[in-house]
Amino acid sequence: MGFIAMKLLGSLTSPYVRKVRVVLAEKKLDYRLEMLDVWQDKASIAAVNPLGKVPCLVLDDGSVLVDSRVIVEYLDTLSPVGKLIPGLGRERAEVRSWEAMADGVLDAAVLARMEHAFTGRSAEQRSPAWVERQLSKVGAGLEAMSLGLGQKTYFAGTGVHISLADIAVGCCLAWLQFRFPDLDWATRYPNLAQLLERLEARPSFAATQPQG
Ligand SMILES: N[C@@H](CCC(=O)N[C@@H](CS)C(=O)NCC(=O)O)C(=O)O
Repeated sequence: MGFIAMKLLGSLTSPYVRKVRVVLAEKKLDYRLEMLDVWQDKASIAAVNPLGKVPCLVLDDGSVLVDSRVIVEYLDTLSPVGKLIPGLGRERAEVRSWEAMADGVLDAAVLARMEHAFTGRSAEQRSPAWVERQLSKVGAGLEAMSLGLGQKTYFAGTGVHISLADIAVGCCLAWLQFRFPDLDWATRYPNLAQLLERLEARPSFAATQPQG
C-alpha cells in the first residue's frame, strides 16, 4: 500500500468517483472513502468544493483537489506502480482524449437523467428535446469509442497495456448499464462489451461496482 493517507469524498453511484477509486486501487494507494450525498448535504460539499460536486480528494495537509481528471492525474504521479498516463506527447494526449470522451458521454448522460431525476424541476419544465440532444451525444460518443478501440485489447498505442483511457471508458460503460439499461450499447458494440467484461474481472473494478 502507498504511504500517503488521503480521504476521498464521494458516493457509490458516481462514475467519476468510481474512476478515482479504480485508479487508487490499480496504483495500490491507501485512502479512506467518505460518503457525501451532494443532493442532501449541501453544506458539507460547499465547504470543500464550490462547484458542489464529487469526487473531492482531501490530502494529508487538508488541501482539496476537485474534478476526477485532476485527481487521477495527481494520483498517477504518486507511485510508479501501474503507470496509467503516458508521460509525454501523442500517447499522453491520446489517453487524455479518451478520458475526456468517456467523461463527456457521462456528462451528457447525467444531464439527460437529471432532466427527470432532479426533483427541483417540474414535469412542465422538462424538455424532451434537451434529453434527445444529450442522448445523441451519448450515442455518438459510444460509436467513436467503439471505432477507436477496434479489435485492440486496450485503447492506448498498440493496445497491449491498460491505461486511464480504458478505466475511464469502463466506468462510463458500466454506469450507462446501471442507469440506462435500455440503451443496449453492448449488442451494438461487442468490442466495448468485451472491454468492460475484461475490466470487470480486475479486482479494482470488481470492488467498485455502482450500488444504490
Ligand atoms: N467533471 C467532474 C464531474 C463530477 C460530477 O458531475 N459529479 C456528480 C456526481 S456523479 C455531482 O457531484 N453532481 C452534483 C451536481 O451537479 O450538483 C469530475 O470529473 O469530477
